[in-house]
Amino acid sequence: MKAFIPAKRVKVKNIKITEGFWGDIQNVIIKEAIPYQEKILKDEVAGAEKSHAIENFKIAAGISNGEFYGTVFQDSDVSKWIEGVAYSLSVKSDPELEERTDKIISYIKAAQQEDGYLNTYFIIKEPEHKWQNLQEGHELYCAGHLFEAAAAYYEETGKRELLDVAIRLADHIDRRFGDDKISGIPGHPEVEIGLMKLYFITGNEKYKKLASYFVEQRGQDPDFFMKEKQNRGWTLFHMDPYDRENAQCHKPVREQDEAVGHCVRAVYLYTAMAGLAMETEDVTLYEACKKLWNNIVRKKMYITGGIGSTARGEAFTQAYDLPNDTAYAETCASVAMVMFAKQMLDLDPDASYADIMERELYNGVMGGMQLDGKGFFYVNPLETVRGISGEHFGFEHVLTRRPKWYACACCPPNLVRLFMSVGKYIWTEKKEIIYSHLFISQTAELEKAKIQVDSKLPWDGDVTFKIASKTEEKWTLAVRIPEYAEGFQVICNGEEVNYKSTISKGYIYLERNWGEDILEIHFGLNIKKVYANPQVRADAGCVAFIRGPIVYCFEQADQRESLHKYRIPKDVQAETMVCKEGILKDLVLLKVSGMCLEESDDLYMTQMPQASNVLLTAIPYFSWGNRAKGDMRVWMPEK
Ligand code: FUB
Ligand code: ZN
Repeated sequence: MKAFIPAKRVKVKNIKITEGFWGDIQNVIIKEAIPYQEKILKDEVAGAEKSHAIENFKIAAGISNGEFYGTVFQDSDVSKWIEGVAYSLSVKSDPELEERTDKIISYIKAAQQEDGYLNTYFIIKEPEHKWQNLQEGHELYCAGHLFEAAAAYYEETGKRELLDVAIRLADHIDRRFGDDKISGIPGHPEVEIGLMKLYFITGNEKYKKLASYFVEQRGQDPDFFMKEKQNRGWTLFHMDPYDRENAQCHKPVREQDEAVGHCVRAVYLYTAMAGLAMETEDVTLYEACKKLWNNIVRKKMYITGGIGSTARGEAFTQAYDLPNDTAYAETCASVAMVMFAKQMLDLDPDASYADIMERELYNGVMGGMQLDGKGFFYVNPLETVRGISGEHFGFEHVLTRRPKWYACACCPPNLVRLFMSVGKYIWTEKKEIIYSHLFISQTAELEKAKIQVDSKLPWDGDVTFKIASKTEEKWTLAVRIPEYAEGFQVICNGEEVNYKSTISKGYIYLERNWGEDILEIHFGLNIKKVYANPQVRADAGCVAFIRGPIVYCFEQADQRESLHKYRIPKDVQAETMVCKEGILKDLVLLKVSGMCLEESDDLYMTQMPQASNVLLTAIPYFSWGNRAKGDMRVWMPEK
């Protein structure tokens, strides 16, 4: 018997999202973010941080003259953008965009060296240093993103030029690294995820084997990066090779049970581990993933899904250390959590993974993009303070406006590729069961059925599934009951279904001879107060508000006084209000009863300041930072 029932791979092109909340998001990305990022990558946006990423490929190919510019992983920005384009083309055909992308791919191909090597930094700047600095060099990281882009571009457009580049590069890496070859692990995991995608597309087992090698090798020699540094005697940006935890190489991966170090590196690694656990039916690898997942979501994750409590090393810190105003919560780390959650769901359909996946999508990741698609946060704080955030020592990383671009621009194209492929995260299809994880309006061509979903999420809990079965056999539709749902009601072809006895791990299991059927789901989305575990000192005495998957925050633009002067009464009254105008139009806001503490001339007093009643407005966290500058807070002191 198999340890895990295999999940069928969901192709983005088989899930058509054209309307509803996510249709609107994808429209913004297709119409604004993708063309905008293309201009950025071509250095055509005035006043934005220079990218030069496409020019680097042209220089490496000998098509242009000039110097390399950017981070050592500048190439990965282009790959992530191409991956986003690939998915966008399957949503909306755009021959001109496709032609321009093909042109960019031709530069990438031209930059590839005879032996398959491809990395513009080392080709242009330090050819004598190839493969000598795996800790900092990001050659494997860039390769991983190229593999992901190539797999997506091939799958969505049928074109294999980039795939052939990827295969040559993967073969080059495979000739070099592995058991009985040169030992090595990437400083930044990612190649493992990319190799698995190449494996799925080509069916070539050697890519899976190589992915497995990189995962298993990590931590076998905790001093690997230290020895590597001693051997080469030069550095790119002074990473500490003694900080084994930052690179998750302190122990073999199966022995790791606490999420440590650089968050994006960590969660890319865990995603690869979970993917391999499924493919190789490796229960111990899965058990390690489960421990790491639980450690993150129970001890190290912000309410928004953000992870990373310190800018130093862009890393996790200790359990319950979740400062709001110096949070790191990198957008890429939330992207990684979505990927990790889906791998865990495929292994073990448990709604608690989907709850977090959804929370990340609507909050941790979505907050990373300006509503117009032309500005991006790297760091996603839960509190900003006028005059301090982005300015004072220790707060420099906490920006209050989304910049046009970054010198280190990993997040913006990562968000784009994730949101354009969100269809992949909605379903898991296993043997005779179709799992519905996310309620997103779309039409899905799955193996057993075509299912059209109309959903009012995230604002209302009304979802309709129009099912057209492709088989006469019985199969099961397993629908997630979200953790926040109030009064979950299921109606099939007009008749209420008593599903109670079918619930398992947060899913209702509806087994029948599906034909042409209509299934309606209704649930309430109440406004909920949330309190943090008392160990979280940053949230002591505070309350936050959620409604459905949306985390709310308070922003200066709606309030007269600095936000830290407000208190939320214990018997708070809160109601919803649809925003009628301005940039937040159509979003569901909250009107919340509050109190404002009165000013005093004294610095300290022996009596509590007087308080007057006020009506506060809370907005979806993802929409903060789109209006006038000022304070922002997710957690408010309760009185
Ligand atoms: O190192 C590549 C990317 O840049 C990481 O994932 C981000 O955290 C940033 O450091
Ligand atoms: Zn990033």
